[in-house]
Amino acid sequence: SSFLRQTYGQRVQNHSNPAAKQLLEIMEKKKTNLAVSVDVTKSKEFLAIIDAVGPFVCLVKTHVDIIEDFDHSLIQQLQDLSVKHDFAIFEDRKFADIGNTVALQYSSGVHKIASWSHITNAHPVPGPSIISGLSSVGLPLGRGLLLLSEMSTKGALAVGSYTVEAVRMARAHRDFVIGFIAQRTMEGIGMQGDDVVDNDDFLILTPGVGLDVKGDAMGQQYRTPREVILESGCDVIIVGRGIYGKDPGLVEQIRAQAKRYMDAGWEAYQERISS
Ligand code: 5IU
Repeated sequence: SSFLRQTYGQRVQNHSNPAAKQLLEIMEKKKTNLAVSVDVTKSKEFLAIIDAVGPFVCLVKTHVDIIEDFDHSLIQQLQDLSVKHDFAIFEDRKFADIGNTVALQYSSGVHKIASWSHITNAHPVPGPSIISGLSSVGLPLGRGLLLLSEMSTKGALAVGSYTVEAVRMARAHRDFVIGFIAQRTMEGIGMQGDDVVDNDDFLILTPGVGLDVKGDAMGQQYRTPREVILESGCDVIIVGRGIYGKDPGLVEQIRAQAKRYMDAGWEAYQERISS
């Protein structure tokens, strides 16, 4: 698509959603398309990793439900770090229920995700009502939604017509759906002609990124930042254990890995926009 050669900064104007604009502005300003996924279970470790990677990332992806000692002061500290380092927050909640239920899960409960997470995501499996349910809570707060149109795991069922229908669902809710968690662009999944409308500048955020290993023992599959950004046309690389996995206690090592992934992602992007 024509967006592949636009800079992140140029693409700000293609979006009306505040979370999409914020993310693209941060990417342009900090020169990074790296998101770090922080899957750890202790608050102290969670905050230490985020403070260490903060300067190198545009986005921090959380799974707040795995934190064992959660309380609301953790959210305040996460928000303070997001201001200190200038990154957006993405709670990877993967909503998947009927509209009424997801609206409650998003606004309420222990975590009150909508009150602090700029971006969240949902499985398209229930159909468009999941978007209206989440939008009723998130849109007034200026939040953005990503649809899970593909997954990085072996044997994932989100392929073919499922992925194409996810894109169609997103297109019908452009005010709230800012993009996809996916492995490639709309053209990459085989959409052509009328299916790829030129004003549809969806953001593509891609997990399953690693430089040193090809996968894990539980079905995860990794590709390199170059494969993801340059060859597959995605916009953001999401990296977890590749950055903090070796020894989550070693701040210097985490910073060095974050810098390494940031540089690899940015180099692939620069090659893409100048091709
Ligand atoms: N994640 C994936 N693949 C997917 C989707 C989400 O890995 O298709 I959708 C999440 C799971 C984890 C992070 O929180 O992204 C990847 O972590 P690692 O880089 O540690 O594998």
